[in-house]
Formats: sequence, structure tokens, C-alpha cells
Amino acid sequence: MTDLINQIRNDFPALHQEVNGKPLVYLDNGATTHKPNAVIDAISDYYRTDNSNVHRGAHTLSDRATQRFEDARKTVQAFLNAAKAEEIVWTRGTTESINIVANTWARQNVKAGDQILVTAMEHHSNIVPWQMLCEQTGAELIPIPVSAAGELDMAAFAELLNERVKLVSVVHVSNALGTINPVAEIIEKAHAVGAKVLLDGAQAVAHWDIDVQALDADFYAFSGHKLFGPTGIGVLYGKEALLNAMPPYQGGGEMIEHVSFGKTTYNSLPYKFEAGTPNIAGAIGLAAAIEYLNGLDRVALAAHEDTLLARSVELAEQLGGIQAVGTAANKASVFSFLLEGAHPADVGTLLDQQGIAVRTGHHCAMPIMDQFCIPGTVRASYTFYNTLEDVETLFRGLEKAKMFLL
Ligand code: C6P
Repeated sequence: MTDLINQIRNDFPALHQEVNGKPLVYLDNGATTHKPNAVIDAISDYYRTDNSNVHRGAHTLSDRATQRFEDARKTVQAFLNAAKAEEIVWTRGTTESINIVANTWARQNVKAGDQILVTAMEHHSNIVPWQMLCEQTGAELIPIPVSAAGELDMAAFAELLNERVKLVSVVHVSNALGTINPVAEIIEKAHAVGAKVLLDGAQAVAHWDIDVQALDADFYAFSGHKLFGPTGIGVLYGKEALLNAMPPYQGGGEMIEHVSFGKTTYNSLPYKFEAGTPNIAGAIGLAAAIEYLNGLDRVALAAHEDTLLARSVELAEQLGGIQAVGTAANKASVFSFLLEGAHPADVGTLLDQQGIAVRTGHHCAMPIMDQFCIPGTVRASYTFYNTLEDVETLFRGLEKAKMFLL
């Protein structure tokens, strides 16, 4: 495995640098992942050769750009195992994907007295759009409770379900705790009362392949930059029938069929939701990231990520004074913790001085931090290019931080 990981690391140029005089140990993959050469080259190649606007020009470059852009959509379709390429809508990222559903599907389908369920461990981007909607419609937003270990209370979820629930919008993997939620069971139960389900896949896609048809998800949202692709590009998957029945999101070019002052008609899927010139290079870069991943043994790499997490738990016990935050039985490779007696921000600064990049703070998940009565955590979020040595360097760094701070 070590040889394979070292080989993979060679594909990621940003990993090979010194930060504050020390070799970079990048453990902030939950915030954004680094990009392999394949992605950087695909973007650069697009701008060097095919750069043009899509679906518009009467010339060869525009045809080539359109071809690459639409091929990228098909790559995402295959990645999610969506039934049709038309079900893949390009967005700016997870946040925009969720906001589209809130401003279109939910505006049409959620009325005063209806309910939307989320979990108490959501990222703000899966809370605030629904709060805004509820303010406007008189619907109610209800969080499904989460246990002290960071697991969803599925019995409470079952009790919350009733015919007033129109949508269950749930994070697939928590960015703050690492919890992997039982989304298949959630979808089955929600569908039984007629509710639709949106999954926030921002933190899931980097770890395993997703099959939206097997899950029977109604909507699935993710960001390219957490999947080794560029920033500013993301995806909203939606079942064709739902997307077709939804009103458009933004108005402008591309999303129309015919415009007149008397009556404007809208374009077919997915263009109805893609007003304006899209992020063409972003889509091409994201497809390059997925193709890069398709060349790897993702099952073996997910097992490697599990060993990184298990080693973190072991080393935390050996070091002492570490309080793990989020100890669910089913977890992705996110180690969120507190160094007892130290503020997370101070720990982050001391680690950075040693070349170790982690995230500190509330991780845009303030409600779950409030529930645990903590201001935030230190979060090491691993991906497959991290090594056991990275984990050991982190804990050596924490040992120093402990000596300095306590
Ligand atoms: N979490 C983190 O460090 P955007 O910003 O749209 O690409 O993704 C938003 C988002 C939505 N849901 C989850 C579960 C997320 O983790 C994120 C982004 C980053 O944890 C930045 S706050």
C-alpha cells in the first residue's frame, strides 16, 4: 500500500512543498482536496486549445468546447449512476445545488404547515436555505436529534415522520463529525410517508462511488473541489420527473427556448437550470478528476483511509488529553477533536507552524457544536493520499502543542 500511496502522491504537485520550513502535511481535505496533474492539465489544455462558449457558436472551437462540456456531464452521470445525463445539473457547488432545490422544488411543493426534516449535524448550507424557505412559506424546519456519539437517532426520525413532512434533507457524511448516515434507510422511510429526500454528498463523494438509483435519492448535491476537481463547479442530481416539474432557478441566456415580451418558454433539461455561460473549464476539470479516480482502486483506498482513522484513535489514546468529537460506529476518515485545556484555534496555529494543515472552528456546523457545548474542534480530514506517517506527524505536532499550551 505504501508504494501505491507514494505513487499517487506524485500525481498531486501541491503536496510536495514546505510550509513554514517543514514538509507540508495536508489534513484539511474536508475543506478542499488538492488536484492531481490530470485535472490541472485538463483545465490548462482546455484554455490553450478549445476555449470557446458552449451551445452557441457556429464554429469549430465552440463545437469542441460543447463536446467536452457535455462529455463531462456524461462522466458525472456514470459516476453517480444516474439514469440520464439530463439529470445532471451543473452548479457552483453543494451550496448552490441545495439553494436551487429550496428556491424551485420547495417553493412549489412546500406550504404553510408542512415540515422539512434535516439532522442536527447539518452544515449551514443544509440549514439556512430551509430556514429562509420556512420564513417565507410558514413551513416548519425540524432537526432529527443526534446522540452524544454523533449518531442519528433513527427511532426519533421514525417518530417525526408523518404526511406533513415534504422533504428530508440529510448530510450523507458529516463534515464536523465524520458520521456516515444510514441514508438508504432514511430514504426508504421518508418515501413511505411520501416525502422526497435530498442528500448532501459534499463529504461522501471523495470516499466511495455513489449510486443514486440504488439509493433511490430524489436529489444529490456535491462540490467538485472536494472531489479533487476545481472550485466553482458542483452538481445537482435530480430525478428527471422532479426536475421537469420544477420551475427554473435563474433567468437569462441558455435556460430559455423562446423569449418574447408576450411569453417566454424555457429550455429542456438540464439547461433550464443553467442560465448564463457556465463554468466550462470547471466541468472539464471535474470530469478529469472523476476519470482519474476511475483509474484507482477506490475500495482499497477507502480501506487505507480507515486505517488512518484507526491509527489516529490509537495515537490519541497514547497521547492522552484528547477528546474525540464524533465517535459514531460508522465513520469516514475525519478525526475531529479537542486538546483538553487548549483552544482549537491555538492548536491549529501551532500545528501550522509545523507544516501541518488542519481546520479549526465550528466547521459551518454551529448547531451540533452548540449541542456539544463546545466552540469548535480541531479537524484532521484524511483522504487517500495521506499516509500513516502524516498521522504520526500530526500526533508529534500535538505533543509539542500540548507542551507549549498546557
Ligand atoms: N464544508 C468544510 O471544511 P461548498 O462550500 O458549497 O463547496 O460546500 C458546502 C458544504 C456542504 N455540506 C457539507 C457537508 C460540507 O462539508 C460543505 C463544505 C467545508 O467542512 C467548508 S465549510
